[in-house]
Amino acid sequence: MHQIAPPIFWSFRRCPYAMRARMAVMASGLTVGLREILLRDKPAAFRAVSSKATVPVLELDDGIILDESRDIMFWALDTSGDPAGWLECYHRDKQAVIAFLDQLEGPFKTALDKYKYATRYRTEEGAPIDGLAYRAVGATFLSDINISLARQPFLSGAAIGLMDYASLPFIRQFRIADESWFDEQEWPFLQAWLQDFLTSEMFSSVMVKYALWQEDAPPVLFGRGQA
Ligand SMILES: N[C@@H](CCC(=O)N[C@@H](CS)C(=O)NCC(=O)O)C(=O)O
Repeated sequence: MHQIAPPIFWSFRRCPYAMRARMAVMASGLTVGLREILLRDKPAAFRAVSSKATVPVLELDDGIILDESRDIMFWALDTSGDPAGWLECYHRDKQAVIAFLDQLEGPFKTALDKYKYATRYRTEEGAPIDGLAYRAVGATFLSDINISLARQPFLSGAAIGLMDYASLPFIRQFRIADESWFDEQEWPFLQAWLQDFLTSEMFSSVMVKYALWQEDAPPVLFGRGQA
């Protein structure tokens, strides 16, 4: 029997965008062929697929290339019929979900990078940037999340879903920049929600370490029942 090869998923374990896309694949029950790469040593075969050369990238067997983690999440959930109900929040209020994702990937991610990697940036005048000012910008977003979580158990509503999984890897990164400062903030709902995620099976299932992809190695199947 002719076996269709699973879609190819280019990944980097510690990338938050790749993490959330891997979680959507896991929740969808689909299987992909995972190719773990190093961002400082990208294989030519990876660069050839997407000129953006960012992870994650998904190559479908009809030649379609998805090189945005948001698109990969929606692809996995739509293709599988969303067995875990991640899209319930989206069906309820598309605009609110899109506005949240835009805010997360735009201003919050910028603030996260400039806080965490402040020494890599300069102002237009060439002066060092104030990383703590960016921490304060990110903190307003986190404080709003804490308020939402005071009202309902998850950002997505009564059950965990897209808004939670799409954002948690970035919030984890924000915490890692200064764990004691983060843990001292008055964000009890946010802190508990993040802690539950960090100790969840979902998170550990997508943080398994894989050997780096090599041209002639057999495919590494990733997805429910494969990890
Ligand atoms: N908008 C993209 C962003 C992906 C992205 O920036 N990934 C980072 C790693 S976390 C990357 O590949 N950077 C390229 C590099 O470091 O060379 C998405 O959502 O997939």
